[in-house]
Amino acid sequence: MAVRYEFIKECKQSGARLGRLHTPHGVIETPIFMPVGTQATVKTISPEELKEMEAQIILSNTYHLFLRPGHELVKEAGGLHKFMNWDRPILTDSGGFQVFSLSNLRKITEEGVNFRSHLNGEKLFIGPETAMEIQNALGADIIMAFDECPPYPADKSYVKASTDRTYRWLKRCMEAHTRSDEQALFGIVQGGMHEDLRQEAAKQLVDLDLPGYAIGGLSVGESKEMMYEVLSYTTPHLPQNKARYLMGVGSPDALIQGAIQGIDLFDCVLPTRIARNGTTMTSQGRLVVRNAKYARDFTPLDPNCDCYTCRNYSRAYIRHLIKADETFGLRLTSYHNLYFLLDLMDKVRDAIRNDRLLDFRDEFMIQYYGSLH
Ligand code: PRF
Ligand code: ZN
Repeated sequence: MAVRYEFIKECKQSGARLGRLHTPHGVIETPIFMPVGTQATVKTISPEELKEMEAQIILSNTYHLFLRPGHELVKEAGGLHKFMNWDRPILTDSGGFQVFSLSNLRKITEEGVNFRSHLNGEKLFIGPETAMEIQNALGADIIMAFDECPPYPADKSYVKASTDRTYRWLKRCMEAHTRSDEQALFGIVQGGMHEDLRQEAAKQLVDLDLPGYAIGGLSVGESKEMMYEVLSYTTPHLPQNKARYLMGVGSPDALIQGAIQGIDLFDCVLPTRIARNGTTMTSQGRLVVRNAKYARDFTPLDPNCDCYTCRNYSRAYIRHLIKADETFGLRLTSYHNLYFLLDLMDKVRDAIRNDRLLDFRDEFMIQYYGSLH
């Protein structure tokens, strides 16, 4: 198998897992946050900078790279790692989620999804076999099954039909996958907010003995409490010796709570997206550096942060750059936000090592949100 999860220890206080994920491009310490590089780049940040902030793995997207520049071109370049000059692990999402959130006029059938490109309206199709062909050409260490993330809310009958179809699609993905020695195919547990559907989906996937399991269909508009409840009845059905990935979740409280509930991998556009509109995450909570009150504030974004941005630049300077539409401002806030989440996960791993992740969560919540929630 291309990827192997090594369990190191469980936090005695919280039950969170500390582990290592061995991949063809190196070892990842888990739990970990994966910066998102949708178009074969983490917006505004170079691979060298990602390494400097100790990013261990990044995520990229099948849907976007299929539309532009095309997977054949990336393959011709020698694969995604070579194309973008990133030699550490990469995970690609399958396109199942992005085709629903971004494309126009999509129509889902048993075969797959017909849609129109959000770039030029071109008629296109992605199904399980296409998703595998594209991901095999891109060459990421971890590739995802082609799934449907049902909308929320949705009728239970729809969610059931969708989850069953996602399972049939997974089996077609396994058939079509041609590079299992180099690329690990993760299955995705769907099932909406329904305990019986989640449980059935998890059991079906585990029977297929895949190299890892993702939990999809969360952070789609439901409350945080509901998301944690779904996790509480889903993760117990997943095996101890395989990695677990919670898709599209990356707010600081959800990263900590997800780790407590046994999750190893997370990704989210949140840090880079909010950075580009001038919002930053600091040890004292969110700071909107665009605000007028920072015009003459010559202190760093976060006095407790030792990232490149905070070591060298002030709130006043960053605010000026963003107000003046200077792209360097977006680079500085993006760098800091990514560093903040990578550093948070470093602290989470440390707290697991010391059997104190619940204490760490409470301390963090008070500092960041001002309450335990
Ligand atoms: N499926 C896939 N990618 C995803 C999701 C999903 O359900 C989510 C849900 N939050 C984010 N990204 N394939
Ligand atoms: Zn910083």
